[in-house]
Formats: sequence, structure tokens, C-alpha cells
Amino acid sequence: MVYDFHLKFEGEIFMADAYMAKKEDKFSFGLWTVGNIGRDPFGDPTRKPIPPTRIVKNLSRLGAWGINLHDNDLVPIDATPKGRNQIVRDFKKALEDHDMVVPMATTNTFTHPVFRDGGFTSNDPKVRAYGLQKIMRSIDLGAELGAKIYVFWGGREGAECNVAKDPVEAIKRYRDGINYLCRYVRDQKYGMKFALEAKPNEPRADMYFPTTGHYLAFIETLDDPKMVGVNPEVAHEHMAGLNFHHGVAQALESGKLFHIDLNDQRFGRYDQDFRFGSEDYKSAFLLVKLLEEKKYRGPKHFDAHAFRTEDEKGVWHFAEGCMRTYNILKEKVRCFQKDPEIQGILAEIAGQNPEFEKHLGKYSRKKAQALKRIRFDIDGMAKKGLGFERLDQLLTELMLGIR
Ligand code: GLT
Ligand code: MN
Ligand code: MN
Repeated sequence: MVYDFHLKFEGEIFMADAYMAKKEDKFSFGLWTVGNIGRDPFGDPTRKPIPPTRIVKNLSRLGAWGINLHDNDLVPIDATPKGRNQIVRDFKKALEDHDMVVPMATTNTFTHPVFRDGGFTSNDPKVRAYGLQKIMRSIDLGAELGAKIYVFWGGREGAECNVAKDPVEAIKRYRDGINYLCRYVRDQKYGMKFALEAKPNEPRADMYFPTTGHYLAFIETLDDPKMVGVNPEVAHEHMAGLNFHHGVAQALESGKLFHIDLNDQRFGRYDQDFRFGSEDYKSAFLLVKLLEEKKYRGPKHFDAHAFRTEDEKGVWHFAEGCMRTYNILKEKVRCFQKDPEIQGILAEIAGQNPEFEKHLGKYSRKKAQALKRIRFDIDGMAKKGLGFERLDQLLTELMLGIR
């Protein structure tokens, strides 16, 4: 690949070509993603914190559109009101100077030891009350910065000792908390929507609402289901061994895909939060194909972080890589849509036995009686192979770059 020109900053060279991110791509990162300092349960940080204002500047230069945050990514948990206001002022100025927006905000209800047994679901009403207070303050901050989506990831809503908490009560408490906050947001006229994010385990041994599907069912039991959707994350569904784009399809189909966390992950491991598309190209392709073909227009958020081996330069290459890979896969989707052989096979698949459509769809007694009279030659119907091997190989060759 020959690049027309190069983008330089911080002494590093970045790639500026057709795949470079543009504002209209609506790519966002969290302060906690590019700001990740490389700490893990076995090792100390390998990087110094990057000031939020520099994060805003550099992401903008790479073509990102938005920056998301937890309350304490920006404002330390023990900041004075005066200190908080100064930090927020500086941050707003950086957003303006670099044409960046805050599409989403969220609360950290998992780091401080007070939340060691959950925020919403804690057995202790005093902890639950503090949790609500912290979230309301954080929602206020999000609203001040213009966020229209508010994410809930219940990092400590779960258990190790599974007899210490009644799981039915835990769900009721979670519902009470979300209902309360929906009313708060409406009362304040913030015009925000909520997006619930599932994860099956880590940091708790077992987390409540382990998958996006669990949340989709739960949302329908809320006082105002319209205000609440989901924020599925690639890594989290893959941890549960699930097909991510099928889950996303269900969320999309029910009008509940309010936000999405893009990253990558090997199956069966801890939450790796790798660069988008870095591990499983085919799943990433299928996801991009789905989002593009179904015209998802919400934020595309990279909830990922650079390898622990990296210094700050590596962090910016990581961020660039997430966005480039999305756009490269988008181009692959266009190639797929234009490939005559692939499209020929798909047209054949779509055009089988159209005369039977009239027997399907909405029930009527007349239709049911007619359908019951038909004699199906099921052995004949099962004889012909479906040709999916060929189709799948064509996809493989397209992805490997020889079509
Ligand atoms: C945390 C988690 C993410 C969530 C963030 C939002 S916090 O980094 O691992 O998946 O999206 O609360
Ligand atoms: Mn994750
Ligand atoms: Mn996430």
C-alpha cells in the first residue's frame, strides 16, 4: 500500500489515506481506554497517565469524533467542588479547541472498596444509597458535557459467595435503581438514554445479567423500557462463548442498540479488550457488515486498550489501528456487495420457491387449513446441497485479499 501523505505528531508517523478516520465515522474512545496505564492483577503500571486534554487533542488529530468518560476518569473521587470545576472547564475548552464531543458518560461503581459487593445490588442499603448519589452526580457531569447516552456496566454486581446474596433480590434492586435514575433524568430534562452493558464474569466470579440477551429481557420489565437499551461489547460476549453479531442483530432488530463497545478477544479468556479486529477478522467483518448494512448510526466506541508492552506512542498506534481496521473492513463489505459470484449465489439463496411465501406470515384459519393439505416431498427437498462451502470460501478469499 502506498500512502499519499503521512500525518506526523509527537514525533511519530501515522497513516493518512482512504482508511483514515473522519468525524462522520463517529468513532469514540473512553478516557479509560487510551488512558489505560497498563496495570494488571500481576503487574504495576507500565505507562504514565496521559492528561485528558492531551488525549482529546491526539484523538482528534487521528480523526476520532468523541471521547467518553467515567466520572473519576476526569475528576478524582476526592476532588473539592472548586477543583472539579477547574478540571471540567479545562476539559470543555480542549473539546472545543479540538472539535470533539462527549457522546456517552458512565459512572465508576467498581473501583472504590465501598463497592466491593456491588452498587445497585449490595445487601447494604447505605451502599446502595451512596451508589445512587454517585451516579446522579456523574449523570450531572455527563449532561454538562453534552452526553446523550449513559452507560451502566455493573462491574461489581455479582457474587463469589453465592449464598450471601439472594439473586432474585439482586435483580429487583437493580430494577429499582435503574427506574429511580430514569425518573431522575426525566426530572432534570437531560434527554439522555441509558445503555446497559453485560459481562459474564470478571471482576466478580459470577456477574448478574451475564449477556446482552439477559439485559434485553430485563429492560422490558422496567417502568420506562423505551428509555433503556443495550451497549454490547465484543469481548464480553466472546468471553461467554457467544456469537457477537447475532446478539447485536437481536438488539438492532428490537431497536435497542443504543451504543456499542468495539474491541477484540480470544474465546475462553479473561476480558482482553484488544485493538478492534486484531484477533478474529471474520467476526469483525461480520459485525461491520451488520452495522453498515442495517445502517446503525450511533457512536462506534472502542472500549479497548494498548498492550501492556507499549509506551505512549504505542497507545496512539493502537487507537489509529482500531479506527483503520473498521474502515478497512467497511471497504471489504463494499467488495463483498460488488462481487458478482458472491452476489449470484446470494440471489439464488434468496430466490427459492417464492410461491410458498403466501403460506407464511400472519395466521388465518383458512391459511392453516390450506397448509395442512399440502404434501411435502421432504426427501426430495433435502437432497440438494446448499453450496455454503463455496460461498464461505469466497468470503475467506475476499478477506485474505485475493478477490
Ligand atoms: C470498564 C469495563 C468496560 C465498560 C466501562 C464502562 S468500564 O472499563 O471493562 O467494559 O464498558 O463502565
Ligand atoms: Mn471489556
Ligand atoms: Mn465495555
